[in-house]
Amino acid sequence: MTDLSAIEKQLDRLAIEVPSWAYGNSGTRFKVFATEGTPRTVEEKISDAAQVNKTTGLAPAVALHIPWDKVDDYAALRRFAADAGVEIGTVNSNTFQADTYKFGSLTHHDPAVRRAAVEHHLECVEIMTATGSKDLKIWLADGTNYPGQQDMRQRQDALAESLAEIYAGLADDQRMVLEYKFFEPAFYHTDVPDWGTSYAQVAALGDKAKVCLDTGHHAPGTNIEFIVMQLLRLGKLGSFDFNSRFYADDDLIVGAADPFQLFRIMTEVVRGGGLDEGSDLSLMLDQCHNVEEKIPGQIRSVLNVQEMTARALLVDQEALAAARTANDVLGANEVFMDAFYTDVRPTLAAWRESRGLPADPMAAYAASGYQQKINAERQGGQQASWGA
Ligand code: PSV
Ligand code: MN
Ligand code: MN
Repeated sequence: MTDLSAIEKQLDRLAIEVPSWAYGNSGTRFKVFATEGTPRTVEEKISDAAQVNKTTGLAPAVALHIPWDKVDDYAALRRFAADAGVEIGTVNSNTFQADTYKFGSLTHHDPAVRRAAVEHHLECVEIMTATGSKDLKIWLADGTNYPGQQDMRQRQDALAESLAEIYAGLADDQRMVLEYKFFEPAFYHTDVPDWGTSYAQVAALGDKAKVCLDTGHHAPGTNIEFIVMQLLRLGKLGSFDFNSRFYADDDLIVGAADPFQLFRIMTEVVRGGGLDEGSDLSLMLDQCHNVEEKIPGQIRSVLNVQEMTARALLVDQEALAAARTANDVLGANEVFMDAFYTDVRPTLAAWRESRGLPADPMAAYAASGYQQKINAERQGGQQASWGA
């Protein structure tokens, strides 16, 4: 078995936030398949998310999406989550499903539309305060489909103004993360298409604004770990939305499509201090489970992150530094690959048991009877997102 003693502290600190929307029914524009046991309320989504933490010890927080997860009493929701053993994590805004925002939200040329979008975000900040959430995540569908359709420059200026208003509403211990995505639903231009644009916008705001990197939001072949390195170097990587992509924004299980890429990303996270004590880098899943079971899908996902993190922490840094200094190209690559090829699964099973967790979280969940219970109890579960 691999010796984990040198990396135990960092492994213990690993926490991966799960999204409330992963537990609802989701699909493609072709079909949304109903799944047995699907949550009917936010509370049921939180209960399901709590199973992921119970079996893995890795997922202590649940992200909300507003208005999908709107409730009357957020303080009560916070207590409900605490009783279930989890916290409320990132609050995600939504300006992509209302008719008002057909031609843009925070970037719109009409001040009235921008006002509505800013107010929505300020409401999200209030929800953060009531739930104890520390992060506001902004992903915008804003963009255009045809050259000439709108003034891209005006929209960047409007975005800067809108973000500044939202930023001013944050408390000292709250942050905003701005997510980028290169296309979809807009196909000609997107207003926050890349890390550079997100960086330029958040850098103008201050320390409480950072970039959110969604692994699925890049063109094929993009060197994502380079972006991770650069943003950490600049002190501006706020959070990850983890998922896997084969083609575009597939939102599949993280580490499923390309485990090696996840390993490379985690080596840069380690290199950049993202797992050090006091780091404010937040790791999240942003996934949908269209055909597979949702709770086991989430358990598999956090375990994938844990496995690749352990491998990244096991890179022999001394040997790597020596090979690099000697310009030993193949030697350096071998050190790197040795860590990637190390099977940490048996060791992590033992590590879990030593912390009172099940050695095999997937099997423990299957044996727990929770799925049978919710299948019997819940009828008419919710789609992950209304109208989608
Ligand atoms: C849309 O692309 C998206 O998947 C973004 O990644 C957001 O983070 C997510 O929806 C939830 O709003
Ligand atoms: Mn995302
Ligand atoms: Mn996405």
